[in-house]
Amino acid sequence: MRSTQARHEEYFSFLRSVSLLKDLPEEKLAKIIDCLEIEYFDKGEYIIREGEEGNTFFIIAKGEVLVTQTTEDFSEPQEIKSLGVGDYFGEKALISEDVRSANIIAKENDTQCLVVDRDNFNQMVGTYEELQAYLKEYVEQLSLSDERRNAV
Ligand code: WNU
Repeated sequence: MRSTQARHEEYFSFLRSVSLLKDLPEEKLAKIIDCLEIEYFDKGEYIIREGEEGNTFFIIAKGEVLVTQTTEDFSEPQEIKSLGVGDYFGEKALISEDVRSANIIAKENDTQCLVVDRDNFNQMVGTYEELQAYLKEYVEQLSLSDERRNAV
């Protein structure tokens, strides 16, 4: 079995490669690693459903996901974008204190996500003003895109 140490180092270098987290101090990253869960999804599985309550933030460690959203103009949810390894999602419900605003669907079998709960997300983001400001700005941009596509 792989040692805890090896696991720690593997996650550490991975999280360093995630743009959002690259400037976090070492002890902060170590703390995140200690409280990470890893979740596995098969192709077509919903990781997030729009309208549901959400208390978690996700970082893609393996595979790809599709973002879709229901709009007024179409009967089927519209494909918005794909995200891959090192990308993250689920920050909007946490930051806006709202329900999930889009669907996230696994595009491949054995898609793996690192999952951070609300408390740890707040600890990760809350203490870093730059990170907080960056995400707030991003979330506002998402709301504008939602309006433009007449998301319901
Ligand atoms: C979009 N509109 C909405 C994406 C991921 C991270 C960042 C964009 Cl910083 P949630 C559903 C999640 C949502 C976002 C993600 O879907 N999302 C979008 C859009 O155009 N959500 N409303 N594009 S990918 C993405 C920026 O993470 O968070 O908790 O759940 O509402």
